[in-house]
Amino acid sequence: MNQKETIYIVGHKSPDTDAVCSAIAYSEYLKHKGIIAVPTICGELNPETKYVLEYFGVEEPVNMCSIKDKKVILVDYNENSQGFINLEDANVVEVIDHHKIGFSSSNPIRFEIRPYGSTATIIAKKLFNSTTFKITRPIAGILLSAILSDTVIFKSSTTTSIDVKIAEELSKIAEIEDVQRFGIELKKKKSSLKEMTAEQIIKADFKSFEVGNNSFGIGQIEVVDLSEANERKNELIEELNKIKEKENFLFVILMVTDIINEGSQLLLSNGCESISFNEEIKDNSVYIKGMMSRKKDLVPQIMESIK
Ligand SMILES: [Mn+2]
Repeated sequence: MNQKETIYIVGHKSPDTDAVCSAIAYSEYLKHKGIIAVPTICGELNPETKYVLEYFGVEEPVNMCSIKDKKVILVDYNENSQGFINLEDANVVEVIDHHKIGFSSSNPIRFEIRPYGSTATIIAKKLFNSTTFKITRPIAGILLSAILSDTVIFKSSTTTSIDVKIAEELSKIAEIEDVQRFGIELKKKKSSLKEMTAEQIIKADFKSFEVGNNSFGIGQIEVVDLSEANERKNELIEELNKIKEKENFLFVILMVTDIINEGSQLLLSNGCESISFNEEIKDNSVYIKGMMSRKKDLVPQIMESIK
Protein backbone atom coordinates (compact mmCIF):
# COMPACT_ATOMS: atom_id res chain seq x y z
CA MET A 1 0.00 0.00 0.00
CA ASN A 2 1.12 3.53 -0.77
CA GLN A 3 1.73 4.90 2.70
CA LYS A 4 1.25 8.56 1.73
CA GLU A 5 -2.28 8.22 0.47
CA THR A 6 -5.13 8.43 2.97
CA ILE A 7 -7.24 5.31 3.30
CA TYR A 8 -10.84 5.67 4.42
CA ILE A 9 -12.33 2.91 6.52
CA VAL A 10 -15.99 2.66 5.64
CA GLY A 11 -18.83 0.71 7.26
CA HIS A 12 -22.36 0.17 5.96
CA LYS A 13 -25.21 2.68 5.92
CA SER A 14 -27.35 2.97 9.08
CA PRO A 15 -24.07 2.64 11.00
CA ASP A 16 -24.19 0.25 13.96
CA THR A 17 -21.77 -0.40 16.80
CA ASP A 18 -19.96 -3.18 14.93
CA ALA A 19 -19.40 -1.13 11.75
CA VAL A 20 -18.32 1.99 13.64
CA CYS A 21 -16.09 0.36 16.25
CA SER A 22 -14.50 -1.97 13.69
CA ALA A 23 -13.63 1.04 11.53
CA ILE A 24 -12.11 2.93 14.45
CA ALA A 25 -10.11 -0.02 15.81
CA TYR A 26 -8.80 -1.06 12.41
CA SER A 27 -7.72 2.47 11.56
CA GLU A 28 -5.78 2.63 14.86
CA TYR A 29 -4.01 -0.55 13.84
CA LEU A 30 -3.20 0.80 10.37
CA LYS A 31 -1.96 4.09 11.84
CA HIS A 32 0.38 2.04 14.00
CA LYS A 33 1.73 0.55 10.79
CA GLY A 34 2.39 4.05 9.40
CA ILE A 35 -0.65 4.25 7.14
CA ILE A 36 -2.85 7.35 7.13
CA ALA A 37 -6.23 5.84 7.95
CA VAL A 38 -9.49 7.68 8.65
CA PRO A 39 -12.56 5.92 10.07
CA THR A 40 -15.76 7.32 8.57
CA ILE A 41 -19.51 7.10 8.95
CA CYS A 42 -22.39 8.40 6.92
CA GLY A 43 -25.35 9.43 9.04
CA GLU A 44 -26.17 9.58 12.72
CA LEU A 45 -24.66 7.31 15.33
CA ASN A 46 -27.31 5.29 17.13
CA PRO A 47 -27.67 5.86 20.91
CA GLU A 48 -25.95 2.57 21.71
CA THR A 49 -22.85 3.42 19.66
CA LYS A 50 -22.79 6.95 21.11
CA TYR A 51 -22.86 5.48 24.61
CA VAL A 52 -20.01 3.07 23.81
CA LEU A 53 -17.74 5.79 22.40
CA GLU A 54 -18.44 8.10 25.33
CA TYR A 55 -17.98 5.31 27.87
CA PHE A 56 -14.51 4.47 26.58
CA GLY A 57 -13.57 8.04 25.64
CA VAL A 58 -13.21 7.40 21.94
CA GLU A 59 -13.71 10.10 19.31
CA GLU A 60 -16.56 9.78 16.82
CA PRO A 61 -15.53 8.89 13.25
CA VAL A 62 -15.47 11.54 10.54
CA ASN A 63 -18.92 12.00 9.01
CA MET A 64 -18.52 11.92 5.25
CA CYS A 65 -20.99 10.47 2.82
CA SER A 66 -19.19 11.04 -0.44
CA ILE A 67 -15.97 9.16 -1.04
CA LYS A 68 -15.12 9.25 -4.72
CA ASP A 69 -11.91 7.94 -6.22
CA LYS A 70 -10.39 7.37 -2.80
CA LYS A 71 -8.73 4.33 -1.33
CA VAL A 72 -11.29 2.54 0.79
CA ILE A 73 -11.40 -0.39 3.19
CA LEU A 74 -14.86 -1.85 3.76
CA VAL A 75 -15.68 -3.19 7.19
CA ASP A 76 -18.86 -5.04 8.19
CA TYR A 77 -20.29 -5.08 4.66
CA ASN A 78 -19.20 -5.92 1.14
CA GLU A 79 -22.32 -5.44 -0.98
CA ASN A 80 -23.12 -2.29 -2.91
CA SER A 81 -26.74 -2.36 -1.73
CA GLN A 82 -25.70 -2.12 1.95
CA GLY A 83 -23.45 0.89 1.51
CA PHE A 84 -23.76 4.61 0.94
CA ILE A 85 -20.90 4.91 -1.54
CA ASN A 86 -20.95 3.48 -5.00
CA LEU A 87 -18.30 0.77 -4.87
CA GLU A 88 -17.58 1.28 -8.56
CA ASP A 89 -16.50 4.86 -7.80
CA ALA A 90 -14.16 3.91 -4.99
CA ASN A 91 -10.87 2.13 -5.01
CA VAL A 92 -11.59 -0.70 -2.58
CA VAL A 93 -8.27 -2.09 -1.40
CA GLU A 94 -9.46 -4.38 1.37
CA VAL A 95 -12.61 -5.95 2.83
CA ILE A 96 -13.13 -7.31 6.35
CA ASP A 97 -16.61 -8.67 6.99
CA HIS A 98 -18.81 -11.42 8.40
CA HIS A 99 -21.66 -11.26 5.89
CA LYS A 100 -22.25 -13.25 2.74
CA ILE A 101 -20.07 -12.37 -0.22
CA GLY A 102 -21.63 -9.87 -2.61
CA PHE A 103 -18.50 -8.30 -3.97
CA SER A 104 -16.38 -8.61 -7.02
CA SER A 105 -13.21 -6.86 -8.01
CA SER A 106 -11.12 -6.86 -11.14
CA ASN A 107 -7.99 -6.44 -9.03
CA PRO A 108 -6.56 -8.82 -6.48
CA ILE A 109 -7.31 -7.27 -3.08
CA ARG A 110 -7.18 -8.28 0.58
CA PHE A 111 -10.53 -9.92 1.23
CA GLU A 112 -11.32 -11.47 4.58
CA ILE A 113 -14.72 -12.93 5.40
CA ARG A 114 -15.18 -15.09 8.45
CA PRO A 115 -18.38 -16.62 9.75
CA TYR A 116 -18.07 -15.00 13.19
CA GLY A 117 -20.69 -13.12 15.15
CA SER A 118 -19.15 -9.73 14.43
CA THR A 119 -16.58 -7.99 12.28
CA ALA A 120 -15.05 -6.75 15.54
CA THR A 121 -14.11 -10.36 16.35
CA ILE A 122 -12.08 -10.60 13.13
CA ILE A 123 -10.38 -7.26 13.81
CA ALA A 124 -9.66 -8.10 17.45
CA LYS A 125 -8.05 -11.37 16.36
CA LYS A 126 -5.82 -9.45 13.97
CA LEU A 127 -4.79 -7.05 16.72
CA PHE A 128 -4.08 -9.87 19.18
CA ASN A 129 -1.96 -11.60 16.54
CA SER A 130 0.19 -8.52 16.01
CA THR A 131 3.46 -8.68 17.89
CA THR A 132 3.90 -4.90 17.93
CA PHE A 133 0.41 -3.45 18.38
CA LYS A 134 -0.72 -3.01 21.96
CA ILE A 135 -4.48 -3.05 22.47
CA THR A 136 -5.42 -0.14 24.72
CA ARG A 137 -8.39 -0.10 27.08
CA PRO A 138 -10.52 2.13 24.80
CA ILE A 139 -9.89 -0.07 21.77
CA ALA A 140 -10.56 -3.27 23.74
CA GLY A 141 -13.72 -1.66 25.13
CA ILE A 142 -15.21 -0.65 21.80
CA LEU A 143 -14.37 -4.01 20.20
CA LEU A 144 -15.94 -5.86 23.13
CA SER A 145 -19.03 -3.64 22.83
CA ALA A 146 -19.30 -4.37 19.12
CA ILE A 147 -19.16 -8.13 19.75
CA LEU A 148 -21.80 -7.90 22.48
CA SER A 149 -23.97 -5.72 20.26
CA ASP A 150 -23.83 -7.87 17.12
CA THR A 151 -24.17 -11.19 18.93
CA VAL A 152 -26.94 -9.81 21.21
CA ILE A 153 -24.82 -10.66 24.25
CA PHE A 154 -23.94 -14.08 22.74
CA LYS A 155 -27.63 -15.01 22.33
CA SER A 156 -27.81 -14.65 18.57
CA SER A 157 -27.47 -17.83 16.52
CA THR A 158 -24.58 -16.12 14.70
CA THR A 159 -22.42 -16.37 17.85
CA THR A 160 -19.38 -18.63 17.66
CA SER A 161 -17.02 -19.89 20.35
CA ILE A 162 -14.38 -17.55 18.87
CA ASP A 163 -16.59 -14.53 19.62
CA VAL A 164 -16.98 -15.63 23.22
CA LYS A 165 -13.26 -16.28 23.65
CA ILE A 166 -12.14 -13.02 22.05
CA ALA A 167 -14.72 -11.07 24.08
CA GLU A 168 -13.38 -12.60 27.26
CA GLU A 169 -9.82 -11.56 26.42
CA LEU A 170 -10.99 -8.06 25.49
CA SER A 171 -13.01 -7.69 28.69
CA LYS A 172 -9.85 -8.09 30.76
CA ILE A 173 -8.10 -5.23 28.94
CA ALA A 174 -11.29 -3.16 28.94
CA GLU A 175 -11.69 -3.76 32.69
CA ILE A 176 -15.28 -4.89 32.30
CA GLU A 177 -15.89 -7.45 35.02
CA ASP A 178 -19.52 -8.32 34.40
CA VAL A 179 -19.76 -8.70 30.64
CA GLN A 180 -23.44 -9.78 30.68
CA ARG A 181 -24.48 -6.76 32.70
CA PHE A 182 -22.46 -4.42 30.54
CA GLY A 183 -24.11 -5.96 27.46
CA ILE A 184 -27.59 -5.35 28.84
CA GLU A 185 -26.61 -1.75 29.69
CA LEU A 186 -25.58 -1.27 26.06
CA LYS A 187 -28.70 -2.83 24.67
CA LYS A 188 -30.94 -0.72 26.87
CA LYS A 189 -29.52 2.42 25.26
CA LYS A 190 -30.89 1.36 21.93
CA SER A 191 -34.09 -0.12 23.18
CA SER A 192 -36.19 2.80 24.36
CA LEU A 193 -38.63 3.55 21.59
CA LYS A 194 -40.30 6.42 23.41
CA GLU A 195 -38.44 9.27 21.82
CA MET A 196 -38.30 7.74 18.37
CA THR A 197 -40.73 8.26 15.52
CA ALA A 198 -42.09 5.15 13.79
CA GLU A 199 -39.77 5.83 10.85
CA GLN A 200 -36.74 6.16 13.13
CA ILE A 201 -37.57 2.84 14.81
CA ILE A 202 -37.80 1.06 11.46
CA LYS A 203 -34.78 2.79 9.91
CA ALA A 204 -32.42 2.68 12.90
CA ASP A 205 -30.98 -0.59 11.65
CA PHE A 206 -32.44 -1.19 8.24
CA LYS A 207 -31.21 -3.40 5.43
CA SER A 208 -32.54 -4.14 1.99
CA PHE A 209 -32.21 -7.46 0.22
CA GLU A 210 -32.49 -8.22 -3.45
CA VAL A 211 -34.56 -10.97 -5.07
CA GLY A 212 -34.27 -10.93 -8.82
CA ASN A 213 -35.08 -7.39 -9.91
CA ASN A 214 -37.00 -6.64 -6.74
CA SER A 215 -36.04 -6.03 -3.17
CA PHE A 216 -37.49 -6.14 0.32
CA GLY A 217 -36.49 -4.34 3.49
CA ILE A 218 -36.07 -5.41 7.10
CA GLY A 219 -35.56 -3.13 10.06
CA GLN A 220 -34.50 -4.61 13.36
CA ILE A 221 -34.69 -3.15 16.81
CA GLU A 222 -33.64 -4.86 20.01
CA VAL A 223 -35.66 -4.27 23.13
CA VAL A 224 -35.68 -5.52 26.70
CA ASP A 225 -39.45 -5.95 26.52
CA LEU A 226 -42.04 -5.86 23.75
CA SER A 227 -44.66 -3.65 25.37
CA GLU A 228 -43.61 -0.33 23.83
CA ALA A 229 -43.56 -1.82 20.34
CA ASN A 230 -46.89 -3.58 20.84
CA GLU A 231 -48.55 -0.37 22.01
CA ARG A 232 -47.44 1.34 18.81
CA LYS A 233 -48.10 -1.60 16.53
CA ASN A 234 -50.66 0.04 14.24
CA GLU A 235 -48.57 3.15 13.82
CA LEU A 236 -45.50 1.05 12.98
CA ILE A 237 -47.35 -1.10 10.43
CA GLU A 238 -48.74 2.00 8.77
CA GLU A 239 -45.19 3.36 8.47
CA LEU A 240 -43.96 0.02 7.06
CA ASN A 241 -46.56 0.32 4.31
CA LYS A 242 -45.50 3.90 3.59
CA ILE A 243 -41.87 2.86 3.23
CA LYS A 244 -42.88 -0.08 1.03
CA GLU A 245 -44.75 2.26 -1.34
CA LYS A 246 -42.22 5.05 -1.31
CA GLU A 247 -39.17 2.88 -1.87
CA ASN A 248 -40.86 0.34 -4.08
CA PHE A 249 -40.17 -2.70 -1.91
CA LEU A 250 -41.99 -6.01 -2.28
CA PHE A 251 -42.62 -5.77 1.46
CA VAL A 252 -41.05 -4.29 4.58
CA ILE A 253 -40.72 -6.02 7.94
CA LEU A 254 -39.85 -4.68 11.36
CA MET A 255 -38.19 -7.27 13.57
CA VAL A 256 -38.62 -6.32 17.22
CA THR A 257 -36.22 -8.60 19.03
CA ASP A 258 -36.73 -9.26 22.73
CA ILE A 259 -33.21 -9.93 23.97
CA ILE A 260 -34.28 -11.03 27.43
CA ASN A 261 -36.89 -13.62 26.40
CA GLU A 262 -35.10 -14.46 23.15
CA GLY A 263 -37.63 -14.11 20.38
CA SER A 264 -38.82 -11.63 17.78
CA GLN A 265 -42.12 -9.96 17.13
CA LEU A 266 -42.36 -9.39 13.38
CA LEU A 267 -44.51 -6.51 12.17
CA LEU A 268 -45.41 -6.93 8.51
CA SER A 269 -46.33 -4.55 5.72
CA ASN A 270 -48.65 -5.61 2.93
CA GLY A 271 -47.07 -8.04 0.50
CA CYS A 272 -45.88 -10.55 3.11
CA GLU A 273 -48.66 -13.04 2.27
CA SER A 274 -46.32 -15.29 0.31
CA ILE A 275 -43.90 -15.78 3.20
CA SER A 276 -44.53 -18.88 5.25
CA PHE A 277 -43.78 -18.55 8.94
CA ASN A 278 -44.00 -21.39 11.41
CA GLU A 279 -46.44 -19.42 13.53
CA GLU A 280 -49.79 -17.98 12.60
CA ILE A 281 -49.91 -14.35 11.44
CA LYS A 282 -52.46 -12.23 13.30
CA ASP A 283 -53.17 -8.60 12.40
CA ASN A 284 -49.99 -8.29 10.37
CA SER A 285 -47.80 -9.53 13.15
CA VAL A 286 -46.27 -12.79 14.31
CA TYR A 287 -44.10 -13.73 17.29
CA ILE A 288 -41.33 -16.23 16.61
CA LYS A 289 -39.71 -17.77 19.63
CA GLY A 290 -35.95 -18.12 19.44
CA MET A 291 -35.58 -15.84 16.41
CA MET A 292 -32.76 -13.41 17.10
CA SER A 293 -30.80 -12.90 13.89
CA ARG A 294 -32.06 -11.13 10.79
CA LYS A 295 -29.22 -12.54 8.72
CA LYS A 296 -29.27 -16.12 9.93
CA ASP A 297 -32.85 -16.73 11.05
CA LEU A 298 -35.20 -14.44 9.14
CA VAL A 299 -33.66 -13.70 5.72
CA PRO A 300 -33.04 -17.37 4.77
CA GLN A 301 -36.62 -18.23 5.75
CA ILE A 302 -37.96 -15.45 3.53
CA MET A 303 -35.68 -16.36 0.62
CA GLU A 304 -36.77 -19.97 0.92
CA SER A 305 -40.49 -19.18 0.84
CA ILE A 306 -40.54 -16.56 -1.93
CA LYS A 307 -38.10 -18.08 -4.39
MN1 LIG B 1 -21.63 -6.75 12.00
